[in-house]
Amino acid sequence: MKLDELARTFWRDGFLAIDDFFDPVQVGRIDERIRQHYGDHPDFSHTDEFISAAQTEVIPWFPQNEGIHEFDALANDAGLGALTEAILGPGWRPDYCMVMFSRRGTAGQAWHQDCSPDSPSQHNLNRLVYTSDIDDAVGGQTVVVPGSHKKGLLPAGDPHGHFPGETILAPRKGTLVLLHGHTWHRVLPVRGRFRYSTNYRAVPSGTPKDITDVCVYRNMRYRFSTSSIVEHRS
Ligand SMILES: O=C(O)CCC(=O)C(=O)O
Ligand SMILES: [Fe+2]
Repeated sequence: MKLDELARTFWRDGFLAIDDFFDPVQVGRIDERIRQHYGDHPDFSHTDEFISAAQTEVIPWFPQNEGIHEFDALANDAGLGALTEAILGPGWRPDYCMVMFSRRGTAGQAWHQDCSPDSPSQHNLNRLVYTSDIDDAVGGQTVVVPGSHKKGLLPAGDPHGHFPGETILAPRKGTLVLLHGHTWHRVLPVRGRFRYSTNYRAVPSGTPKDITDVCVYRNMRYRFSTSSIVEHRS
């Protein structure tokens, strides 16, 4: 598919999943680095309050902030840059690279929007790279509601409930998923071993630096910089 067709599909659906986007050898190197970082028994870094209120069990890691350069090649991938430009337009910029790790037997991630949908033009773009297969055995599939980036605020309700039309994505090693920050999305519980994704977040021109500081869940809004619930929703 051509870049403009891919961009149109993205703007219609609020997401795009492309298998075999990245070279398996290249993502294999990142995969090893991620496993090395987390080891077998990583501890949670979020507060207990966040984990129980958000019903989201992830351990984030920002490798580039630690001066680790293995993640730079994918960040600078020409194909990824061209597709990002087709979607976000000129003047877009990379935000940060974040690995999100979930252990076996954990809840995954509850429904959320990465940022508040108050203004349709103010949002982040998740550029999710999967470095190993996510399938039925592993669990941790990513669930999206197609078109929900145009539906405004994620409705209050059951953090892990179901929405009509929800679509389950099972990305493989080398898959790229582009996901609009206003799209309603969640991650299913993790059954086998562990599950992680590497997110090279980007933003359109003119987006505030802290766009992803406050995340919208079905039961609250949460501010990461202060580790605090800023609104209870019901
Ligand atoms: O790991 C995933 O598949 C989704 C992660 C996510 O929700 C995000 O990075 O905003
Ligand atoms: Fe998200």
